[in-house]
Amino acid sequence: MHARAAQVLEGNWTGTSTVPSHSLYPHQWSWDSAFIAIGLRHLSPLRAQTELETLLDAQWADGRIPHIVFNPSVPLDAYFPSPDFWRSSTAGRAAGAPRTVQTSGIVQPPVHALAAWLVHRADPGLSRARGFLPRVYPRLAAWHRYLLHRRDLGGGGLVSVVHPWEQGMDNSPAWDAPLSRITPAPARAFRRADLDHGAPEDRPTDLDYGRYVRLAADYRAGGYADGEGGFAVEDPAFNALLIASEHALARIARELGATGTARHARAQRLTTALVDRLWDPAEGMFFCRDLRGGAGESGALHVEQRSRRSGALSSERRSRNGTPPTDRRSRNGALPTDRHPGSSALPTEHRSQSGALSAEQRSPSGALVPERCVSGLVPLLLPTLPRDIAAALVRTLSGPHFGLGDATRLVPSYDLLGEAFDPHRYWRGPAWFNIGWLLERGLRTHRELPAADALREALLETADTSDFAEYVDPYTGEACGVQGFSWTAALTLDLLH
Ligand code: 9WN
Repeated sequence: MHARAAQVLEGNWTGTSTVPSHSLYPHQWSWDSAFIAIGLRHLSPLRAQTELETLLDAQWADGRIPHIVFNPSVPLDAYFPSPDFWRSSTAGRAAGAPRTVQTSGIVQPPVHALAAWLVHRADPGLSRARGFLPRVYPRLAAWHRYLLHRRDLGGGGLVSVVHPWEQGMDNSPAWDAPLSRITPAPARAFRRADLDHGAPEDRPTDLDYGRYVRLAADYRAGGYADGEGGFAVEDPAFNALLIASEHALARIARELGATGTARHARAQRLTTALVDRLWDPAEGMFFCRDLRGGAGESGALHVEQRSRRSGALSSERRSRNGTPPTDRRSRNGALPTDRHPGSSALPTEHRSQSGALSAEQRSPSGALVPERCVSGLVPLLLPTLPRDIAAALVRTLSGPHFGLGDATRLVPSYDLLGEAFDPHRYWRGPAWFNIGWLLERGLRTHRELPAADALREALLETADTSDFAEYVDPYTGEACGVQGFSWTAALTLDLLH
C-alpha cells in the first residue's frame, strides 16, 4: 500500500507541487497541498517543503493564501472557474495579488502552519540546512494575520468564510440556508468542466454552481475586499484548523528562538471564542454561524417546523433499522424543511414562544445553522478543548447521527439521519479521508485509543479497496469522485507511519 500511495503522489507531482487529480483538479489547491505535504514528508521531506513553498510563493500582499494556484500550461477549459474568471492580477491588484502567477481570490482552511511544522519535524537537519522555517514563518504569520484581522466579520474573534469553496466542503447542507439568499448566476453564464470527469450525481447541482459563481463574481467585482458580501459564515472546522495551526506556529516560533507564548495565548482565546459562539451543549457538537441570517429566518421558525414533523420522520427511520434513507435524498439542491429532529442548535435567546421572531429580535451576530455537519466535530482535534466538550464530541461521533463504529466505519460528512443526507453526493454524506485523518488524530489526542485504532484501520482499508478515492459511500466504502486522489494517498502514508 505504501508503494501504491507513493505512486499516486509521484503521478500527480508536477515538479514543484502536486495536483489533487490531473483530470478533475489539474492545478494546485491550498488545503490539499497542506495535507499532501503531511504525507509527502515520509517519502521526500524536500518535496514536502517544496510543495508548501510553491503555494506560499503565490501568497497575496494582504496575506491571503489563494485557494487555487493555476498551472499556466493547463488549457483554460480544463477546469472551471479558470484564471480568466478570477482575473487575480487585475481585479486583485488592490489586495496585492501576485503579478506573475494566476490564482483564485478566495482562500481555504489554514492547515499550512500545522503542515509546515510536521514537515520540519520529519527531517529537521534538511529543514535547517535549507532555512525552511525562517522562510515560511513570516508568510504563515501574515496568513494568520489576514484571517484574524480581515475576516473577523462577526466581531466575536472568529474567522468567517465568504464562499462555500473557502471552507472546503463545497455543497455541505450547512450552506443551504445562507446560499438560499444568493441569486444564482444563469446556467448559460458558465460551463461546468467538472462534469467532464465526475458523475453529476456525485457532484454539486447546477443551482449550487450558479450561486458559487454569483458569490465569486461579486467578490471579484469588489476587488476582493472583505466585509460586505452576501455570504459570511463562521465555521467550526475552519476555525479549529486555524487554532491548531496557531499552536503549530507557536512551536515554529520557539524553534526559531522566540517564546511562542503569545501565539499559544491567542490560540487559547480563539478556542474560547469557538466554544462561546459555535458550541451547542444540548446537541453535543459545534454548528456554523450564519452572520447574514436573522435568527427568525434561518433558525427558530424552521426548527419549530422541523421538530413538529420529526416524530414521524424518526420512527420511519427507526423501522428501517439503520439503513440509509435513500428515498428521501434531496438531489435537486432544494432546501429540506424537516431534517433536524428536536434541534436545540440555537442559542435560547433567539427563541420565542411561537418560534417566530420579529425584526427587532434578530441578532446582529446572525444565527446558528441547525444542520449537523462533520465540520462540527473537527474541533476534537484540539488538545486544549475542555474535557467535557471533547467527551461530548466523542459521544456524538459514535451516536446515531454519525454512527462511527456502529452504522458506519468511516465518518460521514453529514448527519446520517438528516433530510439532505445522500451517501454519494460530495459533502452531503460521503466520507472523506482528510476529515477521517483529522478525527483519528482527535480521538488519539483525547486518549480514545480503541476508536482511533478502528478508524485508522478503516481509513487504510478503504483507501486500499477504493484505489485512493476522493470520497466514499460511508456505509459501503464504494468509491466516489475520482480515484488516485492525492490527499487520500498522502494521508494513507501518514497513517502507515
Ligand atoms: C473547488 C480540490 C478541491 C478540494 C475541496 C473540494 C473540491 C473544488 C471543486 O476539490 O473543491 O475548490 O472544484 O469542487 O470540495 O475540498 O480542496 O481537491
